[in-house]
This record gives sequence, C-alpha cells and structure tokens, in this order.
Amino acid sequence: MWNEVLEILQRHSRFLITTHSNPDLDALGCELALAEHLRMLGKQVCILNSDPVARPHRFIDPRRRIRVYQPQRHDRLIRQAEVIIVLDASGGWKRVGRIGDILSTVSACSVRIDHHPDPQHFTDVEVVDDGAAATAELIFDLLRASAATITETMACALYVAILTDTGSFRYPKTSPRTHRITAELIELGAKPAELSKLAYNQYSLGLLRLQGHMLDVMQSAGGGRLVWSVLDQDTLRAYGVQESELDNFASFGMQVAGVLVSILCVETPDKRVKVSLRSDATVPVNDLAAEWGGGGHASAAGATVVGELYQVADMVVSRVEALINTHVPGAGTPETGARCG
Ligand SMILES: [Mn+2]
Repeated sequence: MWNEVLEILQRHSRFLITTHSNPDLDALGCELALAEHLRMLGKQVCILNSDPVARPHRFIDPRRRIRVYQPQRHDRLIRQAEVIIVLDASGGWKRVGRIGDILSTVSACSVRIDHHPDPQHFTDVEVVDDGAAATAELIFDLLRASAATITETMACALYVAILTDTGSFRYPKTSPRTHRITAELIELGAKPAELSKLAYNQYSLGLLRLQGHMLDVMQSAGGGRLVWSVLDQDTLRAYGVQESELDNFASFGMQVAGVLVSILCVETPDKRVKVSLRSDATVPVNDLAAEWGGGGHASAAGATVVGELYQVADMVVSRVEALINTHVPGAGTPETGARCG
C-alpha cells in the first residue's frame, strides 16, 4: 500500500505538508509526525495550513513548526516544493482552505493520505483507508513501512491524534489495530494521562460557558432521534469564543439517550453557516455533507452552506429526519417520527 508513497518520499527533497481548514488534532499530529520523519531523512519540509492552530490545540506544536499560509510570503516556497502532501482532508482542494487555491495550480506531485473517502481523487497519488479510525493510524503505518525512527515527540503527536479522532476510543472505527498502535505509541513515550489532560482540559471559562449555552438552546426532533443547536456570531462574540474553538461541540448531543444524529449550525463571520453532523454508525451523514459541498465520514461530517442561520438549520433538520427514516426502520411511524422540539 505504501510503495508508491515511499518512493516519492525517497526521490524528492522539498516537501510541503498541509491539511484541511480549521485543523483538528488528527490533522496537526499527522503533519508534525510526518514532518519530523522527513526532516530526519534530511529533507526540506514545511507545514503550511490555511488556518492557525486553535488555541486549545497549541500544546501539540511546542516548537511552533506549523505555519499559517500568507499569499505573497509563501507563494515562492509553494512553487519550489516538489511534493505536496495533503493529510486528513477530503472534499477536494476546497477542503484545504485558502491555500488549496494555489496548491491546485502547481505542478508538484501531490499525495493525499486520509481516512475519509473522496470521489474527487484530487491528488496524483492517494492512500485512503476509511477503516482507519484516524489518519494518524495511516501515518504510523507509513512510518513503520519506511522503518523510521519514531521519536517521543512523534509518538505523542500521533497518540493525541488517535485519542481525539476516536473520541477517546469510543467511536465506531476504534479497532484492535487502533489499540495496538496506541499501545506501541505508549511504549515509544506517549503518556496517556498527561496527553489526555492537554487534549481535553484546555477550555477557557468562556468556551465552557458557551457549551452550557449551546446545550441550553439544544432542540430535539425526529421523535428524539436527533438533536440540533445553532450558534450565531453575536453569541460567539459575547462569550469571547472563535469558531475554530468549537471543534467537538457537535458531538455533545450524542450523549443524549436515543439520539442517532447531532447537528450543530454555526454562523460564520461572512454570514454562511458551518454545519457539523455527528451520528452513530447507523445513519451515515457524509453523503448529505457531500451534497452541500462538504465531506467527512459516516459518523462525522460537515459542510459550509450559504444562507440564513435558522433557515439552514431548518433545512438540515428536515433532511436529517428524512435520512434517519430511510436508515432506521420504524423511525418514520407516527409514534416515533413526531417532532418534539
Ligand atoms: Mn481525522
């Protein structure tokens, strides 16, 4: 599975690594681990993302290796790169954010490593395994396949990536392989208690209070099989929270008994709506997200939709209700299908 990628890594010397917009810890951990590996091979490597590392995620990059793309400043560096590596991003170059516009035009060889399927196949080479619980599982495989030294910093980055992308080993794709890899990462120096604390206990008081607000305005629909919340820009401002900090907010609704899909709609500064969908595996939500120009996988997907916040939320709720009815027998019958918002 890795032969072609290994050959590309060996043959070239100037690499650019990037990932999806508003990168999560799987994206960032993979970038850092792969960059360190390439650096140890004597390669030139630059991690360049469209968006800055969100405040609660900064612990993963103590050496500040990850840079934010600035058009004029980095365009030369981008043109000089021989290989562009896109990690953890599906949905075409659009999903990569601002930097995707220029990356889609360069002649460098592009490689995508991901655990989300993408019908667009937008890179020259791709290794996609949607059975992997995190892209970090694939990066670990790649490092093992290249007989790389995995340093403690690399082990920590990959551990945090897997820990968070599996919801602390609770999401459906958590597998024996997930646990075997994390066991090895612990042997290589990753400390679970320390890293869990860094990954999860980083809320500002404002962010925790905003979570309280979101739960307060949460509505139930589809006979209790879905919950949904909206957050507008005024609310984010009032709590002093940025949109990029809302990473796992969409999944809180999944804690409600009987809920199959949790929806979060967040108004963006440019008056669009960022829709995040979480589900248990029985209702795959990625096709809906793809229909709206987004992506993701069966149990976690998202898209940015043009429209007014509450109109978009209404539309999303009714589409998800219909989706639940097609996937869950009996969900559409009057007793269970009634709206109880
Ligand atoms: Mn991921």
